[in-house]
Amino acid sequence: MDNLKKITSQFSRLRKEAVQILHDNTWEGRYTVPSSNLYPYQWNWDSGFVALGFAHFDLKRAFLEFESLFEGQWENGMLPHIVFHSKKREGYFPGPKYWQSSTIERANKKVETSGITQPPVHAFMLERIYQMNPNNKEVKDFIKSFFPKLMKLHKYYYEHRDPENEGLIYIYHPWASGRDNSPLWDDLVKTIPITKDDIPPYKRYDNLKADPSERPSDRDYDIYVYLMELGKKHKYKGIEIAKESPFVVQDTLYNAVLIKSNEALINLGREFGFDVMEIEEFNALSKKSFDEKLWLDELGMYAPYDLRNKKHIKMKEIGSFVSLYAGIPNQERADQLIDYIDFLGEREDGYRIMPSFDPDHWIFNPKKYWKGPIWPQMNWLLYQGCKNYGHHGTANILKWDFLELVNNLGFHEYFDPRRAVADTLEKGYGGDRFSWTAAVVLDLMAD
Ligand code: 2M8
Repeated sequence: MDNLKKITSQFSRLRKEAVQILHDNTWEGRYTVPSSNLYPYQWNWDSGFVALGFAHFDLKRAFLEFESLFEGQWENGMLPHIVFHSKKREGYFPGPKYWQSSTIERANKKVETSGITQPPVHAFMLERIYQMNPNNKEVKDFIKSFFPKLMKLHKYYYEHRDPENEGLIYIYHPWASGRDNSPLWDDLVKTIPITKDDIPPYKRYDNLKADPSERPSDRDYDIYVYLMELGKKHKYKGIEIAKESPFVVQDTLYNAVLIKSNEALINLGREFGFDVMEIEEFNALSKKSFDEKLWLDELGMYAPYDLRNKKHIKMKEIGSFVSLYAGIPNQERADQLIDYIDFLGEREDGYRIMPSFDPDHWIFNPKKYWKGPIWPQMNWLLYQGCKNYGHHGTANILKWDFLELVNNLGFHEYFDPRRAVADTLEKGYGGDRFSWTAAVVLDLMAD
């Protein structure tokens, strides 16, 4: 009984704090920044999670989050990874002055944006909000009005990012993957031969706002800038960039998210009377190619494909597991993937599931950004995936361990996956009072 009381009071404290964070990170009453100190604009996939978080207590704000984000959508459907609504933080790098979207003809003219995109989580978030409110007229009306924007985004991928018509879209910047300095990109990044003359002078902003030991290296940043320069040179035209860029990758997480969102679009479209034939065709091809091309028996999981060097990036990394949420693997492959998650959680050296990168690899770093820590939104995606294949035990560990981390260490951007170490820490890593951490807490607690 005492335990129950304790949990109930912790839950209500967490819920209150999560709601407060989403409120505080809402700027100009319309959009949410990931973390007011570190990321002072609206970010693409963060806002998808944020909308879900808001849907638990304020549907209107949830819709506004989608709408404000899509204010940045380009004429060709591309949804930029940052929408620069606010002029508040001029010091941010790379800010609107750097990207210069206003010089691009097909870019959005109302608001400045970046020139790359991020994993399209929005359609499946909207479907989830509908599932939470199946009889709500406001939700239904919103879906009807918003559907065409989502469709335009999905068509953009197949028209501009899939030159071989394989159904697997490519990215040309590590930032687009959402997993900026993942070890997946290290080899590619290492071999890009740049000198200081190839990039303009710039000043990092992130390192002033968060502990540099938890952030990407300077060399990583130079490459990010170099690849942005390439984007600018080609006016952010995917096909042109792909011809020249050393970084052209068919990513696991990205394509799995796209497939899951395609499915959500198909379901919503059928229900609300939209034509979904084309997206059904795209999606069937994507699912098949993902399962055939990206699966590697030797890894026992999926791996991204480097189109420039025509080879897989053979590493055990968290993006592979998003395939579970997208329903891509058959039961046998899914069981194999989930066995690996269980294996990490049951080891003697005590990892919480799930580190973002293989703890047995020499590059693994439990403190450094995408090189090992646990990420809130990833745990949410994995939790859904495990449930999808009937692995409720693993799903519950993902959920409860994560809630415990936030309860003990605060609403941070990422967390140390080593149990023994996390137990001695007072806080998580990276930014604090983080929006998608709050959103994921709200959704997991409600489930
Ligand atoms: C991180 O990425 C930004 C660049 O987009 C950065 O490092 O400055 C990533 O974790 C990304 O997935 C996330 O959307 C963004 C904002 O939370 O931060």
